Amino acid sequence: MGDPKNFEIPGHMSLSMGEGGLPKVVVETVWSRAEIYPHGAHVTGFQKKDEPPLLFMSAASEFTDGKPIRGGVPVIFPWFGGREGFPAHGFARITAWELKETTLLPDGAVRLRFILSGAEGFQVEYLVTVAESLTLELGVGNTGTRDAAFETCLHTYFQISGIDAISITGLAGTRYQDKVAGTTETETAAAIRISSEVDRVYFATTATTEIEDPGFGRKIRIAKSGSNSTVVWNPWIDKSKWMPDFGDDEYRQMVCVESGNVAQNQTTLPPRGHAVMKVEISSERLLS
Ligand code: TA6
Repeated sequence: MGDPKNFEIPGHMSLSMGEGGLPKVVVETVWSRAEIYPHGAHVTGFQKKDEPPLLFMSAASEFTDGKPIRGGVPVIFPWFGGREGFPAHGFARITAWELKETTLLPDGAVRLRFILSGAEGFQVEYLVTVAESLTLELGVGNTGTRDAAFETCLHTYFQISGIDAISITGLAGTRYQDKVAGTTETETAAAIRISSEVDRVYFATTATTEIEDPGFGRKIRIAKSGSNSTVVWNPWIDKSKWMPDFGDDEYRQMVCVESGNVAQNQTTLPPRGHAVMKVEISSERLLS
């Protein structure tokens, strides 16, 4: 990154020393506040004024080179899940991205542009736009001479009032891989509720999903384009205890609703091909 001060926008965007001594970007708009670490191009916070945070962050998260941050929006690329001998969920989330541009848009939104160097055969760019909503755009280009396949996922952790209070809509009728049961199912619930460990990869879905949270009196909307997979995850009790960077009881206040292209929905680009996955996270008051 060039001289960091060149990127600052007085009153809207500043750079500071964050957790673990990692650089941190803070963005303030008339509607909201966000925090982003160039480490993983990781959005660790997004909060609208007069509302609880929209993103969950674990109090036990590490902030260390080579380790993923637990919470916020991990950027998953070029593979999703485990891979023998390689970091789980790819290397993008444990690598420092370069902040290339910061822009104050005419409507008062702030847009950050990050690039990921060193992804052999790919050009990877990530746009983070902070406004009344949070818009994330992950662009991947094939710079090689042959077709290139990869997986992407914005593995978003949402802050909720309580896991027993919320429901997730938008996935009824969608086929999914149930990674807890080891089966493939069709979603029958119009409103999914969570009362045990859930780890589901929904396929061939471009649907907007919503998290209804009566406890916070709000509905979170996750709208996406360029994404054919949605993942719903809550670790529940045992897995929470097993994860060193996650509090034993933190499963109660978070749920992951992730937007990506994973497994049979992976992306294959021809040489010079380009694909963009876009997610817009917004919220509105729940009419009582
Ligand atoms: O997206 C759900 C999932 O694939 C789960 O299987 C669980 O592994 C979760 O991601 C978190 O993975 P991480 O490597 O961040 O601990």
